[in-house]
Amino acid sequence: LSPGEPVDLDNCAREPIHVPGSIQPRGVLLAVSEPDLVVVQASENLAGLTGVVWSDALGRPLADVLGVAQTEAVVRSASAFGDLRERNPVEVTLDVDGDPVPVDAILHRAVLDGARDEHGQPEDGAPPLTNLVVELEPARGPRPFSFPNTYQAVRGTVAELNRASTLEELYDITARAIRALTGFDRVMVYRYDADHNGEVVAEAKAADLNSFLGLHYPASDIPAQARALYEKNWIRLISDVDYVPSRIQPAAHPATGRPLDLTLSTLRSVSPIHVEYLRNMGVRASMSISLLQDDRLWGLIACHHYSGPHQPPYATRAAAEFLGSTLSLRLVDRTAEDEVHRALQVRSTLAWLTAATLDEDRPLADTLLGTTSLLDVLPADGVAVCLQGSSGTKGAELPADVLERVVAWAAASGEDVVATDALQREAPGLGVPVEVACGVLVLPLPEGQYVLWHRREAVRHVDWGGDPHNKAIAEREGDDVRLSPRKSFDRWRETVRERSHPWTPQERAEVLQLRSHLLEALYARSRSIVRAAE
Ligand code: BLA
Repeated sequence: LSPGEPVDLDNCAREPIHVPGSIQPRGVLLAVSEPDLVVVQASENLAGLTGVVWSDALGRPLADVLGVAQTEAVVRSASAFGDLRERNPVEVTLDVDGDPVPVDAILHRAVLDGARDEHGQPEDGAPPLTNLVVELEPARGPRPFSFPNTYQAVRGTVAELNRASTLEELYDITARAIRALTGFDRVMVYRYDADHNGEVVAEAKAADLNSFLGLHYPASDIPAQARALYEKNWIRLISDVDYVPSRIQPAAHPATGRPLDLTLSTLRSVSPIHVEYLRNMGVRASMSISLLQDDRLWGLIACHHYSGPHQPPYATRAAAEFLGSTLSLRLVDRTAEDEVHRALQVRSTLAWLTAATLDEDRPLADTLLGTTSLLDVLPADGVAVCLQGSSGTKGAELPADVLERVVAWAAASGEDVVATDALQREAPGLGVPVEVACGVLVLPLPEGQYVLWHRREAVRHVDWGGDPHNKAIAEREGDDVRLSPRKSFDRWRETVRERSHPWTPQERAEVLQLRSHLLEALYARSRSIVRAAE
C-alpha cells in the first residue's frame, strides 16, 4: 500500500497471490521449456533435494539435474494423453551425492501469459506458450505408493456418502473421513452464504480442542482473488506456517518478463497476510479443499494442525481432494432433490388453486383463503387479499391502516412483485412497528387490487469467530500502512434484529406464476360479468 491510499478490504483482494515469486520449501520447483526440456526457472533451494545449485541448473537440460532415467519418467507422464495432473505423483528416486532419495514429482503446465516473440511483440493468435512445471517433494508414507491402498481408504467413504440422506450427514461423513485420512487435528466443512460469509457446518477434531462448530466468519477472511484461484486449483497445503519462502530465479520469466504463474502449483508460497491470520489463530499447518457447485466455490473443507508442522504425502492429499469432489457432486444432487420436491408441492397447490378459481360463483378472495390457501404457496404469518371488491385475510392480521400504507407503497414502485425482509429499514416512512411485520411480499394488481403476505421479525443470533467488524486492522509503520487480520478469534455474538425470514428467489418466481394465473382469472370473470350484462 502506498502512503495515503485508503485502507480497506479491497486492498486484500488486490494481492496477486497466483504470482508470489516463491514457493514453500518442503519441495523444489523447476520450470522447463518444451519440447527441449531446458530449465528456465528454478527455486533457490534446488540443491537441497537434487544436489545441483539453482544457478548451475538454469539453461541446462532437465536430465543434468534429475538424471536421465528420472527425466524419462517425467517425460512419459508429460506426454501421456489427458490431464497431466491426473497422473501425479510421478515416483522417482533421485541420486543425491550417491544416496537414493525417493521423491514425488508433481507435474502441471503453466501458461506463460503475455509471452512475446523475438521482436518483443505479443504473440497474437498463437496458441498460449506453456512451460512444464516440475515440483519435487521428498516422498513420505509407504513406497511404492499403491493404488489399492488409497482406493480402499476412499471407497468406504464414497459408499457412505451415497447412502447419506441429509445434507448434515454428508458434511459429517466428509469431515470424519478427511480427518482419518490426513491426520489433521481439526477438519471442518465450511459453507458460504450468498455474500461469501462462511459457517462451520461440520467438524471432526481431537478431543482436547474447543469446538468451532456453528461459528461464522466474514467474507473478507478469504478474499475474492483467493476464491477465484480455489475454483481452478482444488487443494492447497501450508505444511508449516513458520516456513521461509524459497525464491524462484530468475524472478522474471525470460519469455514474459513476469513471475511464473503458480495457479496450479502445489508448492505456491501463500499470502503473508494469511500466514499471519493462521498464527493469530494458533494454527501451525493448514490445508483446504475446494467444494464446488456448478463450478462455483460453495465452501471449503478446512483443516488445522496445532502441535507442529503437518505434511500428508501427495497421494493422500489427492485422495482427500477426490473425496472433496465426491462431496461436491452429492451436494448438487441433494440440493436439487430438495428443491424439486418443494417445487412440485408448490406447483400442485398452484394447480389446485387455479382450478378452484374457475368456480365463478365463489368470490376469488374466499377461494384463495380456504383450507388450501395462499399460505401453502408461500409460507408466512398471514396473507391479505383484495380482489374484485371482496377482501379477506388468513393467519395473522395487519391493522387496516398499516395494510393500506404498505399496499400504497408497493403499488407506487411499479414492480410486479415487491418484497423486503427489512421493511423498517427500506420504508421507514411507513411507520410499521417491528412487532407487526418486518417482511412483506406484495403483488400489486390493477385497480387497487392486491395480494400481500407478511412475516414477523425473526431475531437471529450469529456467533462469529471473532468480531467481524475488526476483520482488518490497519497498522501504520512510519509512512507505511499495513493491513493485518484480526488478533482475536474469540466467540463474538451478533444479534440481528428488524429482519424477517428472507423471501427466496424461488418463492418470488412461484409468486410470479401465481400472479399470471390471477390476472387470467380476473380477466375471465370480468368478461363473464360483461356477458351477463348484455
Ligand atoms: C486464505 N483464509 C484463506 C484460506 C482459508 C481462510 C481457509 C485458504 C488457505 C488455507 O487453506 O489455509 C480462512 N481458515 C479460514 C477461516 C477458517 C479457517 C475463515 O480455518 C475458519 C475456521 N485474511 C484476512 C484478511 C485478509 C486475508 C483481513 O483475515 C486480507 C487483508 C487474506 N486469506 C487471505 C488471503 C488468502 C486467504 C490473501 C489466500 C492465501 C493463499 O492461498 O495464498
